[in-house]
Amino acid sequence: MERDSLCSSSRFTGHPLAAAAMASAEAHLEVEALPHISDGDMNEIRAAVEKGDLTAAATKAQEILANEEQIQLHIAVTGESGSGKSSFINAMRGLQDHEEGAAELGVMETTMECSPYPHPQHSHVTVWDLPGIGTPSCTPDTYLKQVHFDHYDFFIIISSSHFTQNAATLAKEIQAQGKRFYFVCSKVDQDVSNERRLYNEEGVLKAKGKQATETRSQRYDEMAVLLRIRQDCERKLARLGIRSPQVFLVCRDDFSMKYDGPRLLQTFLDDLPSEKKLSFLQCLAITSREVLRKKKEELMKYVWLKSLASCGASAVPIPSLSTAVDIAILVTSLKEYCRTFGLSEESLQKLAEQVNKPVKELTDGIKTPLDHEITKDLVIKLLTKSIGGAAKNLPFLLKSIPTFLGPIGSLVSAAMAFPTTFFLLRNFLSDAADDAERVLQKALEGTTQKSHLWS
Ligand SMILES: Nc1nc2c(ncn2[C@@H]2O[C@H](COP(=O)(O)OP(=O)(O)O)[C@@H](O)[C@H]2O)c(=O)[nH]1
Ligand SMILES: [Mg+2]
Repeated sequence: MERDSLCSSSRFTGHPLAAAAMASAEAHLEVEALPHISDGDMNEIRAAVEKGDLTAAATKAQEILANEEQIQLHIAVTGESGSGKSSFINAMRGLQDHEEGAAELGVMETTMECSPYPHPQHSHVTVWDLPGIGTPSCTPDTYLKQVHFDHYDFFIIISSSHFTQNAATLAKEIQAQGKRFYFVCSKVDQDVSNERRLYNEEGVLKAKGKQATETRSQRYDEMAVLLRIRQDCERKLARLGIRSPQVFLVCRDDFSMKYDGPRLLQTFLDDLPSEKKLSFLQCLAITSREVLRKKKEELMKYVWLKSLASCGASAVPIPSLSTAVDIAILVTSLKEYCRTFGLSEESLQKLAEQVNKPVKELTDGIKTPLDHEITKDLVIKLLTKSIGGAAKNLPFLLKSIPTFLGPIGSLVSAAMAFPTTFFLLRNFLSDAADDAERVLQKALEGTTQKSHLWS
């Protein structure tokens, strides 16, 4: 299709969208609101837009998005046999130990095999169950070679007895070889209940003797117990020469809500390079408003890029829009939003089972269509509905895109398509996030939550 021939701004000077686009030359966007794009790629889009070559700009946007999809994230979970590695992986993936696809527990680790657990919907994110460390035939450096050290983005070292020499030596070796590790003490529920036994029902210390009273407070205080375990472990790791050791205390059953589970998740996110944050976030189950907010924020960064990509060479004319749009890109994007926010029949069914409530109770307040309801026809309908809103809100919308895209409204072929798809994607994303929040609220009402990180 000869789309570039339509891109003459002289044919378009009187269009209200063009006028608004020009008027908002001052519009600008904070850097942190942009997705991770190299300067070279950004400059290519800028140059194409400045030349009025929308097809080239859209092709570049599609290429960037396709590259994003190729980004892989590999997380290694290691530790001694029986420390709780497989349990941790199941908890991360939101699976009960008996569920199909769950890692098997209590397995004697006799081989050096690494078992991959790709996320069912986002297969570019894989958690690896590594063989147990600490067998006499296996020193940390040979172990790391055998498990293909280079393959992983970072390591999670599980230790069930606070601190073991094997786990600590492995941590040191991983750090020496230049990768990040997180030291996770599992089964903290057992530590807490063992400690509680030292106190009577009123919470007063029963234990006698110097060893018991020196390190413990007279009144039971769970936070102090956790702090003591964490600090003790961090001190021992530091003594071994490990720089800035961070220790996380977790329990398999309350993984994403209790103890250091939420902090662990937050730390992963903070540490991941920006190009991998979205991949990781997409895989997280919505266990808190904070996770929801982060998912929305990260997806929002890509809306303008997707809108631009949908104006590409494979766009087809939409009569009600008087322009052409690549509907397939929009269908994929809306489905991605639904899946990221758990708005699919499968995810909702699973959540209902986890919290022991009828699905209908959770889905009652949902306003956006679910994953399986997103079709080409629905997208065309939504686009048609979005035209008015896009025109009315254009100055505001333009504040949410990089400044150099401002003139795009003056390209006749994109005059309606770009702002309309932008308006549609933005609104759908916001509505889906609101729906997910309502679902979360209903799921949590009146329950002690046992939900999971991995949706
Ligand atoms: N109480 C408690 N038990 C756990 C926890 N994590 C794992 N376990 C138990 O520890 C045992 C070994 O766990 P597994 O995941 O098979 O360890 P792996 O050999 O390192 O993979 C199993 O009986 C688990 O149920 C936890 O957080 N709390
Ligand atoms: Mg195991």
